[in-house]
Amino acid sequence: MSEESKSGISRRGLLGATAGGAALFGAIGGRLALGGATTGIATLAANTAALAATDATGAVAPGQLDEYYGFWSSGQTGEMRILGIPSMRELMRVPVFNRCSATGWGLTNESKRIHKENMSDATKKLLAANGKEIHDNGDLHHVHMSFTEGKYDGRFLFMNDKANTRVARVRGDVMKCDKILEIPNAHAIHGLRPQKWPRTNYVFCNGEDESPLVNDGSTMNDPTTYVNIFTAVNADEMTVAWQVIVSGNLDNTDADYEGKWAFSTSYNSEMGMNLADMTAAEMDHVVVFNIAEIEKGVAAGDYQELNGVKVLDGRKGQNKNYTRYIPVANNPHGCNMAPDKKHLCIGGKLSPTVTVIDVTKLDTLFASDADPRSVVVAEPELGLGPLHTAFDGKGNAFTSLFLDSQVVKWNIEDAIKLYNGEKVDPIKDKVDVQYQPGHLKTSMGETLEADGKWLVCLCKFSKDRFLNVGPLKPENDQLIDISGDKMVVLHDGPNFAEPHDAIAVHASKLSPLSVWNRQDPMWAETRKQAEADKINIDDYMDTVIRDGNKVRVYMSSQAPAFALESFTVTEGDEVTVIITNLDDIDDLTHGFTMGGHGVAMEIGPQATSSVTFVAANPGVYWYYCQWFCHALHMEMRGRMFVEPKKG
Ligand code: RUQ
Ligand code: CUA
Ligand code: CA
Repeated sequence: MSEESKSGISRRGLLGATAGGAALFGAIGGRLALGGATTGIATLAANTAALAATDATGAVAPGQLDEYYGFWSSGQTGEMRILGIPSMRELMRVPVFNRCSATGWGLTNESKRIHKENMSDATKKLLAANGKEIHDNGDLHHVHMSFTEGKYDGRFLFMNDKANTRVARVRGDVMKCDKILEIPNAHAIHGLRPQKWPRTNYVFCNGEDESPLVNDGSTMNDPTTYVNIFTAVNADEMTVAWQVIVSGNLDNTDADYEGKWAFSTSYNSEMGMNLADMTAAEMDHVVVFNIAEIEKGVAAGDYQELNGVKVLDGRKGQNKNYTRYIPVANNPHGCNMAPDKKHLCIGGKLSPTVTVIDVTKLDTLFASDADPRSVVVAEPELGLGPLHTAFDGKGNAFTSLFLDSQVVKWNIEDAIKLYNGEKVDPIKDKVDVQYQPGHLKTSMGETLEADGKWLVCLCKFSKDRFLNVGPLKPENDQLIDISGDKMVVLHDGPNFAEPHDAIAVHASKLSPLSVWNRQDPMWAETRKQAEADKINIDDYMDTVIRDGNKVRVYMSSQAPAFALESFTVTEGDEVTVIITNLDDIDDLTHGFTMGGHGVAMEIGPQATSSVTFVAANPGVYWYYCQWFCHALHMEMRGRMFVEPKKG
């Protein structure tokens, strides 16, 4: 470990204990006094000018729309969020791996079907043993949009669940999750990226946690049997296309702009089982996956089939052309492909450097046994704790410095010149952020249309930036204007647990529906059941079907009334309530909450939703619409009579 990284860790320790460090606390107070600028009067003056041009905080006036959609992960909350950029206003939360009391996600039959559709038998067994049907939690780190020819195409957003090894997809037309896929064989999907070229046929997913390939307890005390798995998901079908066993573990991933490669960082090439062992080596590596060679291997049958998936061996020493391992400084983290189509930037984390790999040199590397380091074209020293890098499309890169609590702007070509011995300083600017940034995102920066206007820096700590809300603090997602030579921090954006990553997508890339299409596949299963019951769910409905101890209550809703003002079931019945919202007006969502039964759901305009519960206790129970829909919304309610069981 280098001297710099040692001092970095001690500085991190200091920053983590501000209350105890009086001197440091003073320093942070100084930052606050300058409104986020610590680099002196010149920066402050520049700030003031930018503020005037952009409005005080990058705010968008009431009634005005943002120029970009920001899609945020939410970490351990398990949902996807939509913010407007540059206003940083939160527009929507889209439940995915979590449950949602407002929309009924995880409660409705439609959402449970999506949860269960691709669930393994092992998970079903585990959940049943714990008295559950579906998982309650997720850990959603990365959200990325589907691409066509290196540009966002608005079709889908893909995201990972590290906690329960899943990948989900959200539809760009309705902003609802339509697929959740449990990934077999791998453990803890962390890094996730869609293929950029020619389109998103694959979503690449990194398994972070090492485990025996056949994880049945027979070799669990022998870490030499542990492996990590790289997964390519078929993005259209949401099935696993293939997997590759790698050496070391996998952290972050990205893909190139020619559809040839995927890349993953590995911080545990040591295959250590504890912190000391995971950080023991001088170097770790970046794995390069050769997509065409892997596809050839699949076609040639060079795989083992495990849990229904084709698994290829891409470990070191297999003499296969599936992978190459490029040594980089120990414990790298971020993996970001520049929109110049050429340069891949690897965040050093423990090393103060970013390693720049020229991906046009990879063909030669795969065709020969050249030194894998020959593809490295720059390694600028940028500051302490470099994690992730974003791009402005003008040749500049922006790297988050976790330990320095800064964003550094640097020029890629200048970094290459420096590496080649020329006397140039690639660093163009540094700005303080508050505090400890992880990911950072530029507007359209992970596409060929990077426009260099905005940068959002996702800080992991916020400490003294906001009113104290107790020991648990919000994160701080800061908006930075990168249109000029100097970066200018414009806005503090408190955010709940715990966004890791975000993307900024120009609003022109999306045109979500305001009213559902009645034929939407979301309720196709419900429609089938209704057809069997001879009910037309597209029309007015007020019918109760009894089927043994199963009761299906079909009712439409139209502001401000449900078609049924009451219905009757018997104690112990399994009741399914199926509602179609016949209103077809923008923003006219109804809800259905059954009082005292733990049941609530959203029914959007022209949507159908259904929910099933057991009416266990006799009595009268009011159901009501919980989404404000009309002046008489409070009156939009009715009674369920649960008759005592006879005899
Ligand atoms: S990781 S702080 Cu989950 Cu994206 Cu980098
Ligand atoms: Cu319908 Cu409120
Ligand atoms: Ca390591």
